[in-house]
Order: sequence, then C-alpha cells, then structure tokens
Amino acid sequence: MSEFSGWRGFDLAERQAKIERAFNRSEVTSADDVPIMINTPCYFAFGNADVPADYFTNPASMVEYQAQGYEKHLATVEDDYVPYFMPWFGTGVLASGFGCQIKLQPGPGNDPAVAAPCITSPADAARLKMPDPYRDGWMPRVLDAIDYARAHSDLPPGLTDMQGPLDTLGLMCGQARLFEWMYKEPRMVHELFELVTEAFIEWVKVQKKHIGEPLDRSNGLQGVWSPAGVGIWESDDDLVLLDPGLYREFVVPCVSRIFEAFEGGSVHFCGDGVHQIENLLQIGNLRVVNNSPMGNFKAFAALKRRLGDRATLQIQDASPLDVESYYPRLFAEIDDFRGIILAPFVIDSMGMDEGGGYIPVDWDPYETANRIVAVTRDCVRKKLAGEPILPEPIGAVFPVAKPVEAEKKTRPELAVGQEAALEAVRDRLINFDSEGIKAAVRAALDAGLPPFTVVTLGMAEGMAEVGRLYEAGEFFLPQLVMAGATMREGMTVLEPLLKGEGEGQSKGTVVIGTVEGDLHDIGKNIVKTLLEAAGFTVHDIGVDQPVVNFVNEAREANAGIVAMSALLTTTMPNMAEVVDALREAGLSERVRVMVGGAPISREFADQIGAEGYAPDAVKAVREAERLMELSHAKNRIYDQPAP
Ligand code: B1M
Repeated sequence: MSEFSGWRGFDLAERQAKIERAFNRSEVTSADDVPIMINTPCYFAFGNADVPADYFTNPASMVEYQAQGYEKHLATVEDDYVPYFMPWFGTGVLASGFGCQIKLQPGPGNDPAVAAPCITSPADAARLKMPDPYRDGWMPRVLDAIDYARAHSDLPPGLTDMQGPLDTLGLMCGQARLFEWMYKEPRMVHELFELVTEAFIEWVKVQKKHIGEPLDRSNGLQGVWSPAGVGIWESDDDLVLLDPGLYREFVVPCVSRIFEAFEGGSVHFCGDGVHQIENLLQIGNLRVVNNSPMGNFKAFAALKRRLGDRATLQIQDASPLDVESYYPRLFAEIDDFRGIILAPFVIDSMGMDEGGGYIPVDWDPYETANRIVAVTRDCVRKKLAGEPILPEPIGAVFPVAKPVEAEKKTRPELAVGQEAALEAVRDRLINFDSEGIKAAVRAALDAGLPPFTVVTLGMAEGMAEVGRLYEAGEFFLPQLVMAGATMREGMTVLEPLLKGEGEGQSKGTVVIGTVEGDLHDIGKNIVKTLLEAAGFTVHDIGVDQPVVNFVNEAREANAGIVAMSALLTTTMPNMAEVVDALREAGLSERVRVMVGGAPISREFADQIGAEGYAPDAVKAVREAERLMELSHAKNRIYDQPAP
C-alpha cells in the first residue's frame, strides 16, 4: 500500500485498496467494486475556461490550480479519485528535448504543443543525440514543477505526459514522413526508435528521482493512481493510424523494453485500435490498456474480450454530452467487470458528442461527474443483477437509404496487351514499388497507350483501389502515404509527356493548411501528398494558420482551391471565417473552398458555405477534381461574350 493514504482530511486508503483490487482483477460482486476515477480539475488547459494565465510559466500557479480543484472534487464527487499533481506541459516535452520547438499558444484553454517537426531529413536524424533533462527543451520546466510541488505542496507529484516512442517520433519527424521512412529507411527508423526509447526510459527515471517514487509504481499515470506493478504509462495514440505489421516491427519491442524497465506499464490510445489487439498482447509486462472508446462501443467490446485477463482496462473518454445514454450503451457491451476502471475526464466547457468530437457545453463539471457516478454504478448493478440496461429497441428510426447506382464510365476499347500493361501499373502502385512503377509506366507507353490514359486508367484506378482497401481496413495511413509517394514516382515519367499532350499541366493550384489554433497535420499532409501525386500544384502553408494567411496565399498563388483541415471542434469556426474573408477579399468567385478533418461533415461544409468536403484523402482528390471542373465551367460562362 502507498504511503500517501490521506490528503487534507480525506481518507484515500480504501480507494487505493479498491483500485488495487481492480488491477488484480478481483471478483466484482457489487456495483461499488468498479473504481470510478473522474478527473474534474483536468490538468490540461484544453476546454478549461478558468486555467490561470501563468499556468505554464509559474509552477505555483499550476500546483495551486490542481490542488484547489481536487479539494473541491473530493468534497463533492462521490467517486474513488486519488489526487496527485500532474506536471503538465503538453504532449511534446520529450520531442522538445530532441530539438522540436514548443509553441505556447496565447489565450486560455490552449496547451503547449510541438510547433513543427525537427527531423526532416536522414541527415537531421543522424545528428540526434540523447537529450539532457536538466538542459534541453521543456524538460527542465517539468522538473522545476515537480520540485516545487515536493517543496511547497502536500499534493504528491506524478509523471508528466508520456508520449511513447511512436508518438514522439511522429511529432519529431511528422507522421507521414515517419511512415514513409518505415518503408524506405527501415534501419534508420529502427535506430531512431532505439534512441527515443532509451531517452524515454532515462527521462522517466530522472522524473521519478525528483518525485521520490519507486520505479514500479506511481502517484499518478495519466490521471490514475497506480499500485506496484504499474510504474509507467505511455501514449500510443498513433497506433490507430498504423497497420499491424509496422506496429509489430517498430513499436512493440520498444514498449516492451520500457515496461520492463518499470516492471509493468499502461498503453493509452484514443479510438478504435481493434486491428492492434494481437500486437498489444505481445507487449511484455503489459498491465493496463487505457482507451478512449469515443463512442465506438463494438471496438471497445472487442478490445475487452480479447484482453481477457491479460490486462486492466481503463475507460478514459471525455465526458459524453448525454451521460445517461452513453454509459448504458457502453456498459451493455461488458459482461465481465473484473479489471475495469472507469477514468473519464470532465472538461469545464466541452462535452463529447456521438462521433467522439467535442462540442461546447455549459455545465457544472462536478455535477456532471456525479451524474457519471450515478449512471455507471446503476449500470453495473443492473448488469450484475441480470437486468437490462438499455431501453427496448423502438425499431428503425432512420429511413433506409437507397444505394446510389454507380456512375457508368465509358472506357476506351483497349487491346489485350494494353489492358495487361495498365494492370501492371495498378499492381506496382498497390505494391508501393517506386522503381517498378516507372518501368510499368514506360511499358504501358510502349504498348501504345496515350500518357493521359495511363494516368486515368492506370494511376487513378490504382489509387481508387488503394482507397477501397483503406475503407475496408486492409490498408492504413502508411499505405496511403506510400501509394502517394509511388504515384509521384510514376508521374515523373508521365509529366513531361503530358505537357506535350496539353493535358498534363497542373490540374490546378491548391492552398492547403490547418486552421488557427489547430496543430494537427497528419491528415492534412496525406491529403497534400495525394493531391500532388494526382497532379495538383499544392502550396502548403502549414498548421495553426490565421485567416489572413489563407487569403493572402490564395491571392498570391492564384489558387483555384483553398483547402482547410481541422481536428479540434473548437477550431472549426475558423473555417467559416476564412470563407467569409475570401468573399470580402473578392476572391470567392475564383476560389473554391474545401474542408476536411475528423469532426467535419458535409452538413458543416454546407453550413459555412464551403463547396467542397471529403471524408478521407483519396476522396479529397476526387473532390478537388470536381471543384476544378466547377471552376472551369464557371469560367467558361464568364468567358462568353456578353449578349
Ligand atoms: Co489530438 N486530439 N490533441 N493530438 N489527436 C484528437 C483529434 C482527439 C479526438 C483526441 C481525444 O481527445 N479523444 C481530440 C479532439 C477532440 C475534438 O475537439 N474533436 C484531441 C485533442 C483534444 C488534442 C489536444 C487539445 C490535447 C491536449 O494537448 N490537451 C492537443 C491539441 C493541440 C492543438 O492542435 N492545438 C492535441 C495534440 C495532439 C498531438 C500533438 C499529440 C497529435 C497530433 C500530431 C500531428 O497532427 N502532427 C494528436 C493526435 C495524433 C490525435 C489523434 C490520436 C489522431 C488524429 C489524427 O491524426 N488522425 C486524435 C484521436 C483519434 O482520432 N484517435 C486526436 C489521423 C488523420 C489521418 O485523420 O486528420 O481526420 P484526419 O484526416 C483524414 C480525414 O479526416 C481527411 O483525410 C485524412 C486521411 O484520410 N482529411 C481531409 C483531413 N483533412 C482534410 C482536408 C480535406 C479533406 C479531407 O480537404 C481540405
């Protein structure tokens, strides 16, 4: 049992014993046996309106904010929370030790984050060296905050945010680049993973020395007090993006090494990681999987089933908007509550919607936390008693959509040899064979096919197949990146000829960026890669871009399309501002707007007056082509002489 068994008059020993029983997968005989650890004074700034302005620059401010919140929490919320001080400086601390710049965004509710990758070439990678936690990046800030808490507060400190080697390298290299290098420079990537893993382990050891906690347990891991046998947590969010083969090859050995160093650990990821379950089970000393199901109940149920008695499962969603409907649906999927810990966050001003996106709310977080306690305890009680927890189904609510008939395209008559040559192009594309595709393209040209036909019936159809495999869950993001890169190689043979044919000049100019306040760029980069591969000229203005930059770049580049990406619900309104600003600048006749990113929908695009929307990168290319068609059609009308 921990030495920290009481705080400010609150007895914590019983809570810790309950949590420990859950870690040991003890029998659940009453609703009260399932630990509920709700984080209300969330340690991060995102969506928390009253975070002090000096939160990230003054350790006293961070410690006091969290201590006050926990005091109120323990007095008001009837859960099992065990408080600790989280020295939170965003997700990029380790990456900053390797040289990535951290951007501290102005305004409340913003967390520090990596501004841009710091490794953009193999030469950069070769120069990397182990960071010094007392000197490099934001690591000293974390240590100062831990030291401050130990010297001046009764709240014991825990570890800072621990993005694992995969996520850290994703931040350092940019995920798309990292995925491409996994194929093209595997040895270099293995070396990078080894270096970052070693740095991760050393970094945790230094923090633990300052915290004064043993290697094998922790005052707090991502909001959760952890007993002996769980010394570390690491966030592997990017596992949802990777295919199982690459995760097994590059990541599993590193996480195993980390968990061995701390005698057991917890892997976190948000969303659907069903395709990685077998890999998770290969991680040595895996004690916990910490997952945000984000409304994907079936994936969560599969995860729970396959983990069996191998690991504790922590459910860590942000609070859903409709607590009374979300948890019954989630708990309906669980038949065995051994090893389950409910550890949600309640953000002051943000709730999770059906699709896992966050939308603004006006609620008292402590009251919401108590609603979660009441609903989830009731769900467990009913399940244990064999009572139904879901209302009777009321039949189909939504009209069944009629399947849309596939568009019939007229295909030119081709000779047998020509068909085979196009098939070879598609095959080389799908196998990411960048040398082979050039040879296949040349062979197709030698078979008498016009360059434009090689693009449309070879490259484009190959890419459509890649899109189908992606939708079917057989391909993942690395394969999209690689298909884009392979297509680019093939295009190097075709482009000069297409110019001659008059068809192959750029399909149009696209200005692409992520909107202000948003630093997510994985999706945006893949869209960019595929647009370029498909023959568009793309001006990438980067992440966190103010409205004016989209407008200026669109004017200067004489763009046909402004393409915006957003992953945070809080930054979506900035897309509407860009649409308005383009109109005010007199550019809306000439420039079509296209939007995308996980929380974006066609309805949202319509609402803000954006003509283009695509749910994924492959469809984004088709959408861009459609928008350019619209532009040409409109320009043809303008070009007509006035009657
Ligand atoms: Co963050 N993050 N994150 N994150 N992150 C999410 C998005 C989140 C859902 C996780 C969660 O809480 N459950 C949540 C957002 C909630 C919401 O508002 N909806 C979230 C949050 C809250 C945050 C922070 C605030 C956390 C914090 O620090 N407190 C913080 C914000 C930083 C900031 O932006 N200011 C943050 C930070 C980060 C990292 C830096 C750690 C990292 C980003 C690294 C990077 O981008 N360079 C990160 C990651 C990786 C994620 C998750 C795990 C993955 C997002 C992703 O890249 N998906 C995500 C949780 C999850 O989804 N499992 C999460 C893959 C990508 C390919 O998908 O971008 O949708 P997407 O792109 C698709 C399509 O949407 C489409 O094509 C792409 C490929 O098919 N598409 C377009 C994209 N753009 C398009 C444009 C188009 C057309 C199609 O036309 C123009």
